[in-house]
Amino acid sequence: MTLRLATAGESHGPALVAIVTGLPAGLELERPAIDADLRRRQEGYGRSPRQQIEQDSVEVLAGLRHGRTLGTPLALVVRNVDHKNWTWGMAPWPPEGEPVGKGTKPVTLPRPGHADLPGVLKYGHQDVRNALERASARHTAVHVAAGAVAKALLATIGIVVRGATVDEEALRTAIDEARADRDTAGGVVEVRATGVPPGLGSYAAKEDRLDARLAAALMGIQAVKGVEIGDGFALAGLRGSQAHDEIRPNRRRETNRAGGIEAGVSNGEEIVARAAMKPLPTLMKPLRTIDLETGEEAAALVERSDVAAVEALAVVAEAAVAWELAVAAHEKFGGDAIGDFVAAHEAYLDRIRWR
Ligand code: EPS
Repeated sequence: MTLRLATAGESHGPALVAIVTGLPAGLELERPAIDADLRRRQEGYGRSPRQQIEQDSVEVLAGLRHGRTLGTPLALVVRNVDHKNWTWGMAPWPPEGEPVGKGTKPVTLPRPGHADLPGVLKYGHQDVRNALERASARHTAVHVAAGAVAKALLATIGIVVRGATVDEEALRTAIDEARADRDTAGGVVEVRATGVPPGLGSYAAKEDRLDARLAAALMGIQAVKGVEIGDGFALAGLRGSQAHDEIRPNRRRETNRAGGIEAGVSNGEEIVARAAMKPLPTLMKPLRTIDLETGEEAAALVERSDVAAVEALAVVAEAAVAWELAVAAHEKFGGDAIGDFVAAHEAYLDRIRWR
């Protein structure tokens, strides 16, 4: 069974939801571990006051009994505490009574760089809020919860995934400066995965390539505009004699310019992937746009937002890479019960040991 993830939820709606299918039965999950990742995602430098409102914590509605997966669909929920301020504005059914709270007036001033304009054009919305609510990076919370489940699966075969910002000090200075100018900042994060066996992914078809899958997963995160694996763009400027990782006795490599992936297949070295985040598009000194009602020039929507979410991206990117590695590992080792998955991994390591 393929490991699959589906999510739903709007930023100021009642909750975010994830359904994970295909997990082996008997996998032990720990609520504190999932909640710790949710907290890490919220703590990043430069986040909006929204993070003081939310206290993200996972609820499990199905698929788990006494801390172990049942092999049935796992349903995860992360509530939006801020929804209490939007009960009229984000009511699923036509609301009764006078408009009250937030989200009661249609948004008609699309922000350049957000989902606002392409979203209303594509779906035929009148109110930009109908596009921005789902496009919001708020829903990365439930991806982080699913990523924590993926990390638990990976841990059973010794794979550890960790994301971090690149150059933390310079990033924090850039965020402070952007905040002082009432502007926003972007940055770069790096995810490293250790313990990945050779042989995840395949060169047999482009969609099977592990690097293609990681790139899609990272590019699928809000505000990510660039991805590289290993030395990525820098490799383009090198000679072949400098760009590859020589194979030494006992399969040892002295360099890892490939970032642990050759021809779309993991090679046993550490997986290294980077993602570049653009500066966030909700600006306190707004850019020029048009009013969708009148077609006239206007200033874009100004509303509460983060100055930067790069530290949050490190956690979200970690979850995204963990999820893709879990899918690839489960594809290779299979198993309806967690013991089958672990045993298949062991048997495979035995097979390749002689080389
Ligand atoms: C976001 C805008 C802000 C962020 C939000 C993502 O939301 P709000 O307008 O409610 O302050 O805080 O991120 C989160 C709420 C979160 O938990 O990550 C956006 O437009 O993408």
